[in-house]
Amino acid sequence: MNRGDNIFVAGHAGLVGSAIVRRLRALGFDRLLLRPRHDVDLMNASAVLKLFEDERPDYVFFAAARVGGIMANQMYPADFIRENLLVQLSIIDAAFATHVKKLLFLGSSCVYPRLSEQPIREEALMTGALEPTNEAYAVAKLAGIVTCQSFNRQHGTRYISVMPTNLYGEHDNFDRAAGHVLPALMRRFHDAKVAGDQHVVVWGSGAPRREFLHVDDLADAVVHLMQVWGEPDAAGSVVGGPDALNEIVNVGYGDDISIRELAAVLQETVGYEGAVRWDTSQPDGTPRKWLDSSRLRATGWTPSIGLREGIARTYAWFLEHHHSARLGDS
Ligand code: GFB
Repeated sequence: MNRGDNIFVAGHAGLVGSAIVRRLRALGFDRLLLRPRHDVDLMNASAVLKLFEDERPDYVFFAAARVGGIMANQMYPADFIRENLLVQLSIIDAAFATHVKKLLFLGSSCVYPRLSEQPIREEALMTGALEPTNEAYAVAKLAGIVTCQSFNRQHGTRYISVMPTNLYGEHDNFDRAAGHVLPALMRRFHDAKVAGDQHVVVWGSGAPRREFLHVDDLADAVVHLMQVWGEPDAAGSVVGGPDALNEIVNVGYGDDISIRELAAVLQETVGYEGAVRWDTSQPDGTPRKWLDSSRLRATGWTPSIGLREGIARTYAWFLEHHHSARLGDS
């Protein structure tokens, strides 16, 4: 990837896409193709093809997706599968038609079987049943991975797939109900503190464990992988092995934490002094989702933002952007 290359960041306004844009700009890549949703609907295949034909991107970071926390996944499974499948085929078809040099597709750690051995290695893919609370989303992401691999096999394209663990950071969705646990609870503790509420309700048993990676670390890893994965290293051997383009890559933090411990860190960061009540009628989801990121580590990459530091940064951002952040009212 050279500085003058035309780089399309699909989903540039979201949590992941906006972090990739910040990272690319910091590295001096400034020919970025960014299109707001009202300008190009990524589910519309002909609009996407026209965009690619007009703009001829060289590289594509595929961070556009319909995402949400456990509740949103359960309430809108049809939207999650349909919208993700449509966007995936539109972008991959257009990339193929216009000879994009390399595309990086972002999957998710929920593509792995619900009861995978921990930490989860890439080899666990498609070896068991999925977590029911996000099956529709996971099947769409699995289809995205296999679409990339199939184009590579049949057409010799260079479409790689990366599986991030649970992410958080600036520009997240702070909706109380639809968001992922970290931003949703941050918001609920904050609102409760401001309102002087006696208690905050947290879902499930608190026992599930999750691995959280700050989105700036994810962006750093993703830009690194676009540049090295499947490419020859200084000694001439292909990074990731001879079939690297068809090997998915986990991007994790390295450590996980229980939801109970996470709630305590969030409560402390926000400075909420009331009580926490556990609503065990809400689902726990997957018991544990901790990625083995040794493939990525072998390429020389490590995360740099600790969880407490990342949460403090995210809360500072939330306070500053309180009015413009995505704050649903559900
Ligand atoms: O972040 P979350 O929705 O994602 O939930 P998943 C993680 C855990 O936090 C679950 C608990 O055990 C929830 O029951 N939890 C406690 C809460 N309080 C809350 C709350 O206020 N909001 C939320 N959201 N959770 C998602 C998938 O699963 O992970 C997506 O549904 C995606 O498809 C994403 O893959 C990364 O890790 O359970």
